[in-house]
Amino acid sequence: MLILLLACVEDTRDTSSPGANLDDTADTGSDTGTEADWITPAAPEACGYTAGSTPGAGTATLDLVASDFAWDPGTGTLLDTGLAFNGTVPGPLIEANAGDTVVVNFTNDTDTEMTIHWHGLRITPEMDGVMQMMDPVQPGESFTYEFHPPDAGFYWYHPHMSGDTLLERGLYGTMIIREASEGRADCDLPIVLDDVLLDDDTRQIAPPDTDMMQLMGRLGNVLMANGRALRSYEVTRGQTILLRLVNSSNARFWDVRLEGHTMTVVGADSGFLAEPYVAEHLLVVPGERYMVLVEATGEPGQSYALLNNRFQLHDDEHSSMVEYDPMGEQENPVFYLAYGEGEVEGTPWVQPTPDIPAFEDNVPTTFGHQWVLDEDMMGGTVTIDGAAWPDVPMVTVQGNVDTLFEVKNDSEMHHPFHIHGNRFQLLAIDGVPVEGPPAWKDTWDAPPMSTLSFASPLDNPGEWMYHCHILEHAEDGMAGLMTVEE
Ligand SMILES: [Cu+2]
Repeated sequence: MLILLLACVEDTRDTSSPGANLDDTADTGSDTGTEADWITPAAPEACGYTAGSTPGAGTATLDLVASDFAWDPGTGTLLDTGLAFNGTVPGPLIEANAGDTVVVNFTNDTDTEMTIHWHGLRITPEMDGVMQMMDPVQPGESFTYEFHPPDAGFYWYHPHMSGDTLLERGLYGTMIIREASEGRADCDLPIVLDDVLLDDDTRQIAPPDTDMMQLMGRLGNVLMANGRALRSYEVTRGQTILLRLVNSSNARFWDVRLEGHTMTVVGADSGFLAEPYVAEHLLVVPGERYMVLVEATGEPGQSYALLNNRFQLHDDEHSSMVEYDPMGEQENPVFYLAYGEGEVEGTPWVQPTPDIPAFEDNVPTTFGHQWVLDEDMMGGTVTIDGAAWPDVPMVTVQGNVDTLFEVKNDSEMHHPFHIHGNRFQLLAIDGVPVEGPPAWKDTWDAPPMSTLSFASPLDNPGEWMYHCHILEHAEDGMAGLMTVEE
């Protein structure tokens, strides 16, 4: 078995492109005991997805069951404490058109009470999985979620209580909301970027977090795309590929690039961009999404890795804290594009042309709130506005008014900031305008010792949660509520 495993690793390296990173990874991996020792690369699979929801006229429906489910992250060992929606990790993909009615008949077949949050959708507070935390779905019980996602884009869903343990164990899924005019790529490939921390000996999910892990965020020692390490997706030279990336990790910031290929960012959290841009590499923080167009320009018979680069949550500029990353310091392969023989004439990508009002040219004069993020390393706490959930003071703002907000991060650590229910545009960091075209966002990085400004039309009134999307921080109370008045 060991010989077979080594042979598989060797195969991967032989068929890869000339990039040195795979070799580096394999070498370093064997030194540090990271996944390269453990993982058998997966057999190539078709590039694309199968929707789990059933389409109808203006509707999409899904029966969704959360239950115990032993899944294999690629080590060959099933995870005894694994969980899944409908027995797959990720759970079934929900596909609908913007404005459709989506009905999810949810059953909680686990022993943990649960609510489901539909991350990024501008829906009603009652269906957002937060107000429901007052009355969560108990083990053995069911609840029907019904909502009308208004915006095309790539979204995801996950439990909103005990997220740190439930997502680590496998409970998350994706949603593709389409607009009528949207073009299609030859391969539309949703990718959930996740990591999981396994015990070195048993290869089971490692015990609950230490205090330090809770404060720093739990980093895994296996990198997965769609619930499995080292997948390969079959592509043909000439095709167009739409990668839809979402980061479901507890705490890992992914800094990815695609070996031998150009990544063109065509969409962000909530929909497509008016102006695509090329990215050499892309930072995807927990909860955040990007849609990336890739022209398949690789050589037939070769494989190319999506590589993840180490990202320090406490960077050298702002902190002397040395973080331990169980993946090591080197770039690591996440999944491969495996080229078959031949070449095809691909379907040209037609970029949707959304009309996104640019707040950077017209900064709102109404100021909503400045959130202050902080940490007390000695006390082992993280705070928003000097308090922790549920003691963070309510923020109240008027709805349907273009409003400017700030996040002031007084801590030495990056925090991914997520606001439910409305969409925002990032304008500036420390007064310096952010680069790139205007984009609708619901999640973004708040770098250490910096102040971000962002704006929203606040066109979805209600009581909405905001929080850090490092799931350990959210569970420790780095969260609050904002009332957007009618
Ligand atoms: Cu945080």
